[in-house]
Amino acid sequence: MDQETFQQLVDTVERFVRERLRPREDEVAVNDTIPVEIIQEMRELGLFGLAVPEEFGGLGLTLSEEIRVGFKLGGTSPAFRSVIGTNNGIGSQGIIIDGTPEQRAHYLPRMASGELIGSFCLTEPEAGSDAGSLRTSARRDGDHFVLNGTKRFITNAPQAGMFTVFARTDPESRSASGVTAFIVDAKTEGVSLGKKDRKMGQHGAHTCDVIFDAARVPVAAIIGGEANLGKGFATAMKVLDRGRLTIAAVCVGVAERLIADSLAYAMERKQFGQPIVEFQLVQAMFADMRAESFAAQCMVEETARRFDAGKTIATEAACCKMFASEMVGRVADKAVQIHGGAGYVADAGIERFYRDVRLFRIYEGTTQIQQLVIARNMTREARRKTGG
Ligand code: COS
Repeated sequence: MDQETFQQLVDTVERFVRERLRPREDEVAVNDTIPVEIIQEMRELGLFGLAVPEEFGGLGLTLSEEIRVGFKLGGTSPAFRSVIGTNNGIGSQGIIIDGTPEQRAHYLPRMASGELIGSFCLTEPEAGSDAGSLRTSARRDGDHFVLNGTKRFITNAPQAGMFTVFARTDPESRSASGVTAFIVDAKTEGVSLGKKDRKMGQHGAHTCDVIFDAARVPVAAIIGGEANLGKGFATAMKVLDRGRLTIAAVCVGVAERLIADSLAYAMERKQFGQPIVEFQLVQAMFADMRAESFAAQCMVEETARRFDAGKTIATEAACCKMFASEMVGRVADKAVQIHGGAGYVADAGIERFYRDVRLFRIYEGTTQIQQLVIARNMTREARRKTGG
């Protein structure tokens, strides 16, 4: 996409967020539903296919471009971004990265248009951070596999038309090896949904259990075909590397929104005869917020640049996810503090963001998992260099 067209897209998204999404934040949180006309407008803007290659009907953005859109989408309730989040990220990337040409041609155009919602089924009741210990089984039966197991906290599952499901095809293995990624149509017999989870925040974005009870899928449903039997865990990790960066971008966007709202409030709100922004203790909070958000933005931009240059970003994406999600938590906390009582009651929406951003430190890998990934990769790199 040429720079002028891309800038138009960024401006359009910024305007859409300001004029269409922000006015409806409270309504979405109260009703726990994104209005259908908003979803339709997202379709028309091409937002479901930001990361889908152009040949399959998407906008084909580079990661550097996609994160810039993510900064803008972070300017409103994260629930809005969640609607398009899985189709651009964990719901489609398995197919984009490792799918066969037939799988790409079959699924991606409908995902790019928003007609088909994709969802990512990795987490289970007993397997969260230790994703490699998952128990959902896929037993071979002729030219089919039979899936049994339960997946938990699956984002967009209530709306999904297809699932990327990680299941154990090697019953002897207990770890990441022997896990295979399947594409499973939501209408497959034996696939059912649990009731919607009641969550702390991000109302309007939905998660639930997905249950597989002798669900039969053809061998052709393995992502990447039979050659990828037992290689699904690596697909999950590649998808998550990218996903973690896009979440970090949204964290920056939300932080910027909270900084702007807090600044506007602090310039208006008078105490001791002057706007509270004139007080140095309040200024210190603003300086910390600005510096931290700026640092996260720079990290995200640099990591996206490295990805677009063909480099692996597992360590950097984990650094970005860890820093940006923790950063926006601190920013949200300061935003409540600056707003005082107005930050604690629901009217200003600040307490809603405070609850919404809590999820960023948990999903697509907790902060502790990011730390583990970073430290592990550092150790491996050092061993590789020293031959140890
Ligand atoms: N890119 C490509 N391949 C990767 C990879 C990456 N970033 N990270 C790991 N792999 C591959 C490894 O190379 C290894 O393959 P081989 O056995 O062929 O060498 C395989 O995946 C297993 O890797 P590893 O041994 O590191 O797996 P572990 O079971 O020790 O788990 C962690 C690694 C903890 C990092 C992983 O389980 C994880 O990310 N957990 C969090 C899961 C998560 O984010 N859940 C959120 C739910 S999704 S919303």
